[in-house]
Amino acid sequence: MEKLIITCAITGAEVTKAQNPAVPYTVAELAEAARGAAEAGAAVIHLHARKDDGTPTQEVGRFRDIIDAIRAVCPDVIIQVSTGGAVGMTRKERLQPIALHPEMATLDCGTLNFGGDDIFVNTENDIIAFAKALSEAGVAKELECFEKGHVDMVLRLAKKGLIVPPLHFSFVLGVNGGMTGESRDFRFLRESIPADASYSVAGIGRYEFSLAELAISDGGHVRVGLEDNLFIEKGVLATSNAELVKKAVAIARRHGREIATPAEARRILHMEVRR
Ligand code: KMH
Ligand code: ZN
Repeated sequence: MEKLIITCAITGAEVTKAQNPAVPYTVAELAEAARGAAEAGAAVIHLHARKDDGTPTQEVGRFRDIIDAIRAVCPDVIIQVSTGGAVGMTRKERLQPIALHPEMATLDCGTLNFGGDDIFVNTENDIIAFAKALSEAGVAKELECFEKGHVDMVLRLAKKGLIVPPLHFSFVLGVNGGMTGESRDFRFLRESIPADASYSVAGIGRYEFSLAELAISDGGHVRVGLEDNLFIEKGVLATSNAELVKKAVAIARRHGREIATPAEARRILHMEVRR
């Protein structure tokens, strides 16, 4: 099996310090979270930006400051910028950080309910526009799929030449509005992607480590982090992103999977041809 690529989603747009004081907001906190996660074994940092008060922002200057601060403490790590941002942001707003030509970014592949009255909107035209913008900026894509219809959308757009292989999927499972993270759901998605595609799994909340274990034993890759899950075990808050990464590393060791460095992750993901 390939070495395991661990992505750490260090802050997201929804979780707050009120829920877990370890959620990073400031530039310094985000850089320290990335450093700790990378040192623990994360090859990729999935990055959202926050203002100092925690408000999510896609503002380019804020992303620049955060990326510079991360680069200063972990120059090698792959930075994967979110183009999902937060629910309610416009297409233009969400795409702002692409102006910085990050190495990698998310491409959200469908609309879904996001709890309560929230809808995370990604129309077919949005997906096509984002795919084009990322390709033109030379940014590698991680194809975020929250349910099976999103995978099917990717495959249709790939057939039309609007998303170009090799495809790297991220199955984000357990969102209130998307597919759950039960093993049957994971297997359904995993069996739905082409044989030459790669994938990572992000389990939300209680699914984080059960799905990590399934992906690790299957040869897939994993995402952990406070964006997805605030707890190191049932009822016990995680003290840092690094702690969540260490737990994923321990599962990998039990399964005999070695951990990929950022350089190895670039090779495994064929980053040079994805851009
Ligand atoms: N915050 C969610 C609405 C992504 O990063 O691309 C969207 C999200 C997906 O987190
Ligand atoms: Zn995200």
